[in-house]
Amino acid sequence: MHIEKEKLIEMYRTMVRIREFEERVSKEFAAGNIPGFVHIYTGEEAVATGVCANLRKDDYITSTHRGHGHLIAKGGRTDLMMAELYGRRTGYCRGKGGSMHIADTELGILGANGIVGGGINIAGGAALSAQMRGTNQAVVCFLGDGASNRGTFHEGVNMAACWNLPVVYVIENNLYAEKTRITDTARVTNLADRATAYGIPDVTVDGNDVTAVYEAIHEAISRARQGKGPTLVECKTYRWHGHFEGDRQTYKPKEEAEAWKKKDPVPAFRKKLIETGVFTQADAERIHQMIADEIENAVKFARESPLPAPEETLEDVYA
Ligand SMILES: Cc1ncc(C[n+]2csc(CCOP(=O)(O)OP(=O)(O)O)c2C)c(N)n1
Ligand SMILES: [Mg+2]
Repeated sequence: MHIEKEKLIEMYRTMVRIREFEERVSKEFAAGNIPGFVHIYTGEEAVATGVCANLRKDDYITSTHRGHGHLIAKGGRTDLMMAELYGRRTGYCRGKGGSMHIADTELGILGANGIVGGGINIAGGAALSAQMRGTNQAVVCFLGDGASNRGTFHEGVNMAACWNLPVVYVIENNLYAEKTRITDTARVTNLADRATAYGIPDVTVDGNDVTAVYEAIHEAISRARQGKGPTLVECKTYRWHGHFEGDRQTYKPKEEAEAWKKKDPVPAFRKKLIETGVFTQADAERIHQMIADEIENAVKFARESPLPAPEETLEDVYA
């Protein structure tokens, strides 16, 4: 499949933006600057990027507790995200939501979600609304391997299949749900095989290969827009950090983590773009510098922003 040069470069920029944002959040969290909980997406950048590069601004996504990559890939602003993580009034939720509640309805981001599998039926609802309004919008529902074991998955995917809803389910199979390996909680090798039970197509793809993800989703999104119903896509990838920051990861075999680090999606894509003449090493370095500056400014913006005032506590709590 041919992908325009500009699109490829935009995808690279997005992957670098996610990586830099996440590694900086990890550092800021370790330094005690970020309250609450954060779940880092490093290692999985090719999934969010390859998926969202297919979406229009008015398409919807539902995200997870590990949502920063999805939000950035759908166009979320890193300064507003960083301010939210810092608990500042200038953040996406005016500093009262934190990592797991960031949303931007203008960009079709229907929210990160602290409930595992919580996005599945929100995605179905958004897809039903798009279908009833005849807008040709598509919905992507990101979920983890662990979430695919929840009852909401069965109910939500089955209903979307029966109603031909324009939704694409993207399982990010990073091998673990907290500290539990997926092989201990599922007997199928490919989680996407579960699609058979709902009578919808399935695709299993290398989640560290951004163009492979892009192509798989391209097909699934066009099916959704044509009224042909949902697709279940499984992206096989790996979570580099702990489940949450501070998790010592004693349950992961060292060789496993090392093998996956060799499959780092960011340098692999850079190498491919240089070898195929899409950009040069110098272009790649310029992108890294631009993103490094952006993230530095995001941290500065967050630090210089005020905390919400106590009297704002009950504002925006109910819609
Ligand atoms: C309904 C529900 N059950 C349990 C939890 C606790 N919990 C938070 S994340 C998580 C694991 C999720 O694993 P997975 O879906 O594979 O996503 P990943 O963290 O690997 O991205 C669990 C069990 C929760 N937040 N919500
Ligand atoms: Mg997982």
